[in-house]
Amino acid sequence: MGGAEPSVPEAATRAWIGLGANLGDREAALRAAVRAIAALPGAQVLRTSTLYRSAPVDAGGPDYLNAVAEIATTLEPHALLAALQTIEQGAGRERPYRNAPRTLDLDILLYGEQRIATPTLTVPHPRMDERAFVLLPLAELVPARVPPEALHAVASQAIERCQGSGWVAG
Ligand code: PH2
Ligand code: MG
Ligand code: MG
Repeated sequence: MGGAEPSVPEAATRAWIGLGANLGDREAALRAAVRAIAALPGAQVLRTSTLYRSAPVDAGGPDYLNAVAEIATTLEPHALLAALQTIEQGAGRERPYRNAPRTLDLDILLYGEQRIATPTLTVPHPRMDERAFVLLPLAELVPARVPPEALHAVASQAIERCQGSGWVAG
């Protein structure tokens, strides 16, 4: 699902979703999440990054698999958030404490050019620029959003790109 930048229907907004998992079959969970997002009324998955394996940042537990999906959506940001949380619940997500290991995490990173600050949603994601596991996959899709200085700032974080780009289709 890589390739050139796809066009977006006029009524839709382009948004980028961060995907993560560090419990259970992580790759299967991310693949199922992409399919669930694609099946949402009002959302279309345009492209996905490759997969990355990353050490937990500000968190414990096993290594994460992370990726970013680029979508076109007619859902308003809070409706999109609610839909993503329903997908997380369906994947068995539990929230015993902050940054606990999880079967699936879906975060709205960017929603068009919008800046959103409400009690339940902050966009752009407030910590995305501190996290290699967001910036590396995002840079595959939107290199202009991730200048070299931004990558340099997270260069010490333990992360590796997994082999193969066909993880969504496979
Ligand atoms: N998510 C967190 C906290 N720390 N670390 C990695 N490597 N990947 C994540 O997705 C992640 C994290 C909170 O959502
Ligand atoms: Mg998160
Ligand atoms: Mg989250």
